[in-house]
Amino acid sequence: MFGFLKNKLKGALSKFSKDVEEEIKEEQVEEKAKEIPKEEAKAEEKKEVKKHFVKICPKCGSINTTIPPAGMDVKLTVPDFCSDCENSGVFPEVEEDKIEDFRKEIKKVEEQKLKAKEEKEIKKEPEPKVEPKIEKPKKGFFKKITSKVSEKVTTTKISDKKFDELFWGLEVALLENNAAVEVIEKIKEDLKKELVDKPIARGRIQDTVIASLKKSISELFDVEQINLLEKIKSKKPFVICFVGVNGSGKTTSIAKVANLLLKNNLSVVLAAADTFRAAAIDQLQLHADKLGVKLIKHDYGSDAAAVAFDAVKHAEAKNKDVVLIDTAGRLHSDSNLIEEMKKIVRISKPDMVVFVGESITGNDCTEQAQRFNEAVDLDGIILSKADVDEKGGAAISVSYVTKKPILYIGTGQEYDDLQPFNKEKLLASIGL
Ligand SMILES: Nc1nc2c(ncn2[C@@H]2O[C@H](COP(=O)(O)OP(=O)(O)OP(=O)(O)O)[C@@H](O)[C@H]2O)c(=O)[nH]1
Ligand SMILES: [Mg+2]
Repeated sequence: MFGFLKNKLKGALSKFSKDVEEEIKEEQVEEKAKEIPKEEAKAEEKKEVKKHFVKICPKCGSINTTIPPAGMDVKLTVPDFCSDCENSGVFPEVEEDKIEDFRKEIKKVEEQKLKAKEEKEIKKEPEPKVEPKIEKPKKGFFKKITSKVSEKVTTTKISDKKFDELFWGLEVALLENNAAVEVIEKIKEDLKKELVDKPIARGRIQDTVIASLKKSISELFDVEQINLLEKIKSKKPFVICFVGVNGSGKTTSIAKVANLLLKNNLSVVLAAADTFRAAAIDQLQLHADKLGVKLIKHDYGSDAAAVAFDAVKHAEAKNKDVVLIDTAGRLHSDSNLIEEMKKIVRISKPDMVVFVGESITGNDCTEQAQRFNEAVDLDGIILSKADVDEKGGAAISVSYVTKKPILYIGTGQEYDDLQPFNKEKLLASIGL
């Protein structure tokens, strides 16, 4: 689970920390040079192996100014302005033989940004569900990379400009793993606050970066958490309506929740309010039979809201604890089906509306949750198929973007494959 994000973060964080460390080293070398008498400094300089650097426009990738030949000081005083695309701002210094790599990186980031933007604007069908191979993530990445470099008393600072430049790699890693743009912005701001213009002890940089990132990601879940089993006891019958896009795992999640409730000695009624998709009622009937619970159903094509209403009335009459309403899968762009969903909610007056989203669909999942939230005001989220999601972008984004808690994580196709959401576990699964 989330192994790809873990690996990418590991790599990007390690590079980011090293770059910050490197940056600091450079500053300290300069400081030292000021203290050494001129002649000695020149002799020192000759001993050093100088690299060729050029300033690259981070927008168009063209070379802004060539650095003087080897052996000469590499500090530039040219203004950061690109005559090709008229971009101005922070121009990173890049080694000459790494220019092409840098340009590729620019292109990649621009494409990622464009894609994220397009995904926000274009209403598109969810991607076909391809279940990737599950790679067992290796353990203790960050333990290894945080192993202390000999700590020195010296402290130093990094500038705002330099930070933006260095954050680049981390931004790419987060984008590649489907983290929402809002989430990336938050992480960037948080890290900036921790690192920019603050004295940091040499050798403590990696620890500081990792601790800041952990705190920042942890805060993404700062919404009111719900203990479903406790909340359910507050009313009888307690009615929960499950919504989401096609095939996201609603029916399976309902069966898993029903199983959990039964284990907690709560009685359950299921409502087959997906009267739309062929075999949807039969699918739920199979679960009801297996679990030994009552299913309220009408015919295919009948009014879904009426089914939900009848299920609530049945539960009231039979003194049942919980009603779980299954609904048809729908895209937020299908206005008829969205209206139907609103009607189910209006008529059955659920105590909670739960969005079931596929973790594996990444940004789509986050975007869909947002749209459903706008339509019916969600109370919580179940993130299904986390067992086959290596990226984890939806898991770290969906709660922050909707401001609704993740209640459970679906981790397989069996009834017991439902884990209460646990922030610490999630952080551990991405190596933080
Ligand atoms: N690996 C894995 N598969 C899951 C999980 N949850 C659901 N599935 C599978 O996803 C597929 C679709 O699940 P359903 O429960 O039918 O999805 P749905 O949202 O009810 O689908 P529609 O009613 O067609 O909209 C099934 O093959 C499930 O077994 C999960 O947590 N992990
Ligand atoms: Mg279903």
